[in-house]
Amino acid sequence: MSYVDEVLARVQKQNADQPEFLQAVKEVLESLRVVIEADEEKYRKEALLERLTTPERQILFRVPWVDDKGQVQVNNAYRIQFNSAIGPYKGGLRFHPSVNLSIIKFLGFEQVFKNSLTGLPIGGGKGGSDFDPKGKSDREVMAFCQAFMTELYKYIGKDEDVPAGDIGVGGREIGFLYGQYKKITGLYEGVLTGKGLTYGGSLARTEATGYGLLYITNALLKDHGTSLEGKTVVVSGAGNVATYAIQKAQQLGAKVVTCSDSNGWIYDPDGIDVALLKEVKEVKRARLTEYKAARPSAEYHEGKGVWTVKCDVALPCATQNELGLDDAKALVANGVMAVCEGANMPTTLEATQYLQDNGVLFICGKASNAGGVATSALEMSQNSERLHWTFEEVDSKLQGIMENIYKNISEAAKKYGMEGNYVAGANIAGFLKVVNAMEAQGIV
Ligand code: NDP
Ligand code: 2IT
Repeated sequence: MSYVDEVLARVQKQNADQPEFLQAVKEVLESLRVVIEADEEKYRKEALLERLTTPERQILFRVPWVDDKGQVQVNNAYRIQFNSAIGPYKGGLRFHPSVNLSIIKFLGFEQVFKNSLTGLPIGGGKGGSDFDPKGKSDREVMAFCQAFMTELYKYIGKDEDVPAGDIGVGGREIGFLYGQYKKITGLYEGVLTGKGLTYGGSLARTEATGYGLLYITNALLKDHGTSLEGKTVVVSGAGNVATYAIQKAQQLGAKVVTCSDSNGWIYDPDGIDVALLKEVKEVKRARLTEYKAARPSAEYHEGKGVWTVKCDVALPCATQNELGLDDAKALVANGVMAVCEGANMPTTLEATQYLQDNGVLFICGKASNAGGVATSALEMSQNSERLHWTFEEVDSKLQGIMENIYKNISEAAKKYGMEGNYVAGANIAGFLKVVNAMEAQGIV
């Protein structure tokens, strides 16, 4: 049996109850086959793939906190420190009722390759909790964040592990988490990114994931002789990534006609009104029905449906496995040209294959949503030098990083005989740097 197949079987056996983690590992190892098989005995002897697919450390803890009625609540929490070969662990925290070990491990695993692709010195990690911030008061969210950090602070630090936001963790949560870290440790240090601008945050971090997604999408289209100008774009999600993806797509001359949340979706033939979307989601923390109420020309539909809308470019920006085979078929039937992932692993393996087989340009999240974590690394740099850079400075660095990622993943795909396969290109380019660092540092 080939070494890749041996490791796939081992990972499958050891993590049989973790479908998302298995999906992420399968995608990466299948892409790496060509690299591994060129020097199989060396990698097998080093147990390189076993080390790559096993987190360096997994921290599981409980979070007890008191709700507004005086009732004690208990949540499960996680921090997976996956790989520190190229830098301190770096990756977001997700607060959502669906969070479990499989989801945090898949996110941590993907983060290793994504962070490598940024070209910046950051290792991979991820954390979170099954706490649901929806419907909670600010005091309840604060109580939860303080209790969460009261345990997490033991394992993080500006040179060890630097968490940030993800689903359900935005500026409000990062503020509460940072305050508690400072209170317990007495340290005013860049231990979290995505901080507010008055206490060490970076300009453009809020916008970075969505903007970065559009910078790489634009680079992809340019390389294929076209641009975003005049294109119809379909976006899913209505959170941090979706909002700033929509904004940048519009700035680049595209028309974005959809967005969605977990209840339903909006079709707005005149183009999504970003100011209204921000008011509904960032200020009121309300549902998309309020967007429709304020904008009668838009349609609101319950459930899923954005992928049925005719478009040139589709940008999934909500959550994992939100774009399945039937959705891919609908997109192809409607003539989609490119799909670039804003979310982490939003496209199933079958749907990815179908899109690629049908000539759709496809960039996977670990390349196309890397602008968020890249800008987090720029926030870390600013914290270290105790300086603030201007919006333009950060934004132009972000643009350069995304264009560079596009160049690197295209070249890697070409070099290994898979021109145009940006999934393989991303996995291979991300892997090579991490492996080089792991080998140089010995068996640790
Ligand atoms: P937010 O919490 O700001 O927004 C998530 C959005 O997705 C909401 O509109 C949410 O709707 C919707 N959604 C629909 N179904 C689900 C579901 N089953 N689970 C969770 N959300 C759902 O998160 P972000 O915008 O920050 O993250 C979106 C995606 O982008 C995630 O995959 C995340 O991992 C990824 N990502 C985020 C980065 C960042 O910097 N924030 C960086 C790189 C990737 P509702 O409000 O109804 O739940
Ligand atoms: O998935 C991701 O890359 C993020 N949620 C951002 C991580 C970070 O450390 O900024």
